[in-house]
Order: sequence, then structure tokens, then C-alpha cells
Amino acid sequence: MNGVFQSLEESRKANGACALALIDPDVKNDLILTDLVNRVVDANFDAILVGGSLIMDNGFEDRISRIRQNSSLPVIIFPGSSRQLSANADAVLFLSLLSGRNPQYLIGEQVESAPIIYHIGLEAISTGYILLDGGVKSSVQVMSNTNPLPVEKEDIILAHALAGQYMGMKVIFLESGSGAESVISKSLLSLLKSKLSIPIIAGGGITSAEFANDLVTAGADYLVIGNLLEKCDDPYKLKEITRVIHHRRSAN
Ligand code: 1GP
Repeated sequence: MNGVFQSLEESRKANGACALALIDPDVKNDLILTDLVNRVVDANFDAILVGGSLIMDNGFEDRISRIRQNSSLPVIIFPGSSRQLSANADAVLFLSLLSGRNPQYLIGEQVESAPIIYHIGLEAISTGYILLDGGVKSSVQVMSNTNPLPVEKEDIILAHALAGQYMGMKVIFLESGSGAESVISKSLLSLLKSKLSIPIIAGGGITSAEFANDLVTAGADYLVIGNLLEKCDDPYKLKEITRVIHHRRSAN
């Protein structure tokens, strides 16, 4: 049987790129959780990422189960820490925060989570996580106590991404931070796409189909949409975003 990452890669190759919905499993989303999942399913996302920088209660496991019950899409944990793990998920992004120099997020959390991941049999998707300056101080920056990379330092960002690739990571995640004001430039994505042989996930501040189209055209293989799911009550807008992400399918 195909693993989650392999299945997503097959979809990506067939459709041009993949749309990943990010659901924050925090208590603040408790009452709207089922609505959020319904929006994701209606809008043709390819998978659901679940995670957050900080969860203010002990409802993580329960919310993963509720997401699972309301959708057949793959559920992939996008953990804010080694405490965000669940046997009810299909996979976990096994992140290393390469842009920072905080050993806790380079290897510490990974060592704490590895035996649990082994025990519950989760698929671990090795991910080089690179925090970029999105123009606002992000939760990732605050919680990880690391600085984001300046977006104009394209050679330095490339060096981090290549380091992730040479360390054997399966994918590079360019994170501008949830609600980012300035988002990844097309020139940066084009540069990384031309040098890397592993896929690129981009996320943070994606709120329009036009911008999503720019990013996939420049080379993003997976786009993550979080905030917009919570704010947008226009199903057409979400569908339009996934339609441009699935540009090869749209073209057929
Ligand atoms: C944050 O990249 C994700 O980790 C999604 O960002 O909430 O701005 O869509 P948004």
C-alpha cells in the first residue's frame, strides 16, 4: 500500500500541485471544527494538516478524531511540538527548523517524538522547515525563539534548502508564518525550484487564487492554506484557489 507522502506525490505529478488545508486544533476552533472540515472537503483540498504553535487545552486528540470522522482525506500532523502526536492521524511532518539555531527545534523535539511515532506507527515525512520573514512577528518565531530568514537573502535561503536536501529530507517547507503580510516572492521560488530536486511546500498569507497561481507557476509543489479557511465564507473562493493549484488537472 502507498504511504501518504507517496500518494500525495502521485497526485501532485498528475495535477500540477497539491492543496493542503491547515486546521488549527486549538480550543478556539472547537465550535467550528466540523464546518472547517466540510469547507476543506467541498473545496477539493488534497489533505488536511493539523497542528498549531500552541494548544490551550487538552483537546488535540479529540479534535483529530473529529476531523477524521468528517473526512476521508489524509490527516497529517503539522506539529508545533513533540506533544502533538496521535495514532488517529495518517502521517506527521517530521520537521526540523533549519532556519533557526535553536537545538530544541533542530533535534530536541525530534528525539522526544521519535519513539512515540515508532510506537504508534505514524508515517514520518522528513521535512526541512524554513521560516521566512513574513513582515509580522509569527507564532513560530515567538515559540521557537528563532529568527526568520530575510526574504531578500535568496542565496542564504537556498543554502538552507540545499542543506535540508543533502541531509536526506523529503521536502522543503517555506513558511512565511500564519497571516503573513509579505509573502514568498516568485523569484525566490523560481531559484529554489531550479536548484532543488525535492518538492517545495509554501505557506503563510495565501489568501487569493491569483497569488496561489503565481506561487505554483513559480515552482511551489504544495500550498498550505490556513487562516483563509477560518475567515472565508465564500465556498467559490476556496474552490477557485484549489482549482488554480490543480492547474494541470484544470488544463485537461
Ligand atoms: C502557517 O503556512 C501556514 O503555518 C498557513 O498560513 O494561516 O496564513 O494560511 P496561513
